[in-house]
Amino acid sequence: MTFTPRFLALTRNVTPAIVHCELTHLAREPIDLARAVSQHDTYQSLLASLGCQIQLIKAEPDQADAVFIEDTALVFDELAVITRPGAESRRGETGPVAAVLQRHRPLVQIRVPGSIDGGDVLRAGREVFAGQTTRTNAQGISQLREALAPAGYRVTGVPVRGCLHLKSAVTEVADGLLLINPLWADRDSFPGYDFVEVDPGEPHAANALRLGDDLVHGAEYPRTRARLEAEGLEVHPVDLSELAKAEGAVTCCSLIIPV
Ligand code: CIR
Repeated sequence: MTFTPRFLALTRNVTPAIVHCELTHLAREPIDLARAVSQHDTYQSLLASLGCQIQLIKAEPDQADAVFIEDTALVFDELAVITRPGAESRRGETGPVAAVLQRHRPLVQIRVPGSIDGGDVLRAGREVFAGQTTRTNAQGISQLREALAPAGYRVTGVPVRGCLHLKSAVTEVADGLLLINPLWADRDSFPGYDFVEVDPGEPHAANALRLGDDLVHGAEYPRTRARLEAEGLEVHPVDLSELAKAEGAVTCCSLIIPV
């Protein structure tokens, strides 16, 4: 039987340097490298089982945060945007990703003084929400608006507080339905959408990776999972608890290209 993928998922390996990762909101805790690698392997296997062809782009050993590949690019049907990550230490991560993406999409590059992390960009149909954070600045958002206007996307800046990225606070779990932590982003920023709120005891649970009708979601958040399942959604839990110590979650470990 031949396997016809629904998506190409670009990933990067966990490097030993992850113990020196960027941290903004969390205190540094020891990361068990072997466990982080094994959790990342399980994540990739789950994506493969949900119809992704995995393409691993080898990271340099000294790149601490390369596994969080989502931050390096934004993939749309018509083009891909290579970001300029907000953290100086992460700027070298984009080149190898651009080299692969150029085979799939025309590329646009975010330029100095703009900065954007992919984790700040939430796409819902033709609406694109860009988090205003320490990583994504006004120049980055206006360059993104300019790049996407010809393809008919509307880009709106969204205030975010208390977390690293917009997609730490809100992700799309079905057409017109957003999973949100209302303490970190305001429902009013998303007029016309319906919402599932995270369980108040699980503030980090708003990050879900949507692959068609399937949702990949952190196994650490059973009460929020129950809320998603109550909406009739198909949730596939995966434990990324070691990468969570580096402020990573399910969306940030892949770049999804519909094929
Ligand atoms: C960073 O601070 O850049 C990394 N330690 C974590 C990045 C997580 N990325 C994401 O959620 N998109």
